[in-house]
Amino acid sequence: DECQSYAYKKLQTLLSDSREILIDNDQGGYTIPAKGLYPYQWNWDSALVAMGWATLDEARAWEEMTKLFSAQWDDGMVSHIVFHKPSTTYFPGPEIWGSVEKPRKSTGITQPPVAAITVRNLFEQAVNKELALTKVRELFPKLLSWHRWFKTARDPENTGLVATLHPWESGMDNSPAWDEPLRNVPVDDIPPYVRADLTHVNSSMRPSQAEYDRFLTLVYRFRAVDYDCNQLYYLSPFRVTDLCTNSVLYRANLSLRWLAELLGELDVLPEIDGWLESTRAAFSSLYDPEAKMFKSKDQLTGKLLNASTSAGFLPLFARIATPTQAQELAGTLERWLSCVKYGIPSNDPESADFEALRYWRGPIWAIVNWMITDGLRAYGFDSLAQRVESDTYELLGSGIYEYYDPTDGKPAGGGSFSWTAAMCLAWLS
Ligand code: 2M8
Repeated sequence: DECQSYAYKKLQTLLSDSREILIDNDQGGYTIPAKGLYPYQWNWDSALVAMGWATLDEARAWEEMTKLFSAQWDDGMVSHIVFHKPSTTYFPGPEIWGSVEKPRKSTGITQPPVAAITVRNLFEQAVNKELALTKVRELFPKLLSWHRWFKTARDPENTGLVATLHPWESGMDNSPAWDEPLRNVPVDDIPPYVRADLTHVNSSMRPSQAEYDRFLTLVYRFRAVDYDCNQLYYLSPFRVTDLCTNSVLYRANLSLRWLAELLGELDVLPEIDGWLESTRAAFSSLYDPEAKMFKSKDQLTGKLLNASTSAGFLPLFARIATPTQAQELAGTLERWLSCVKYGIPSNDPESADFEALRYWRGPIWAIVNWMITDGLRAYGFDSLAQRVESDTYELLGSGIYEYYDPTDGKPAGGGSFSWTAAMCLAWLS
């Protein structure tokens, strides 16, 4: 009994801490990922955070999405960051994406398109179905135009898989998967700059200077053509098939199809079905049967990228892995988990470039754990899902942080972190 009431109290504390974080990071209709470190609205953060908001305030959850899409570009793109209000604590800000004279309201690149998944999820969970239906009607055409943008701007050759043109677009900025393609990105003679991230967290936890020089080079090259989506695909010296983006987009297209049926928008079904079909046909080309793992690909060299990262498990979240692939992925995941105290590390713990604390090269991210767990359950790997869920629960118990060290569970990166709090509310409760 004492044990039970202790567990109950622990959960209540976690939930109330998580609610407080969302409320505290609320800027009026949108939520910043973390104070100081990330002071604007981030795309996939917001989509995940909305699921957390839904547990305490449905109207507020919908508002998060409305606010994100308020900055949608005419060509359909939804930016990776929206600069609603000025801030001096982040670099690069609006005056780098635009200019000092004409700062941009949002960035010229995107992020993994979680939004349609969120909109379906919010509708299904909604108590207020009337509001939910109004919101779905408002958001559906915007989602559709974003997904069409992915198809035309990022898969102009109709391969079934979309291109990612900047490591920031992948959401896993310094993933070891990008080491090879980044080596082929020259560093231009860019204006000198001062990183703001290093004033918030230790440099040993962040991407390297060499990576930042290339991140900025890409931004300046894209800016030079005013982010014209018809040119970027052809001129970017970084062009990869990212497993995270493609898995999330496939799952998001399933959600979009579901929403189209809900609204009776039957005319668009053949178009969405076409996307789903061509992606299904192409996806197995990303599977490495020897490593028993999905791999991202360098589109400019045509080579599968060697790194095994947690993104390799996301085809489970997408429901696009075949049953045999899923079985083998589960085996790979078991091997990973046997090497670390807590799962799921963002990088293969047995690989030479594994770094327990450096951002997307080793640490655990609660949002990735959620996506992979959702996939594991869909394929019937319940006990593995259970293990990841209880690991995540234990980790969050030591603080709601940006990420965690898989070797000892220590929280790291930014504190009072919104999407981690949202996962606590929407998933672990
Ligand atoms: C991280 O990325 C930003 C750039 O977008 C950064 O490091 O400055 C990534 O973890 C990304 O996935 C995330 O959306 C963002 C905010 O949490 O931070």
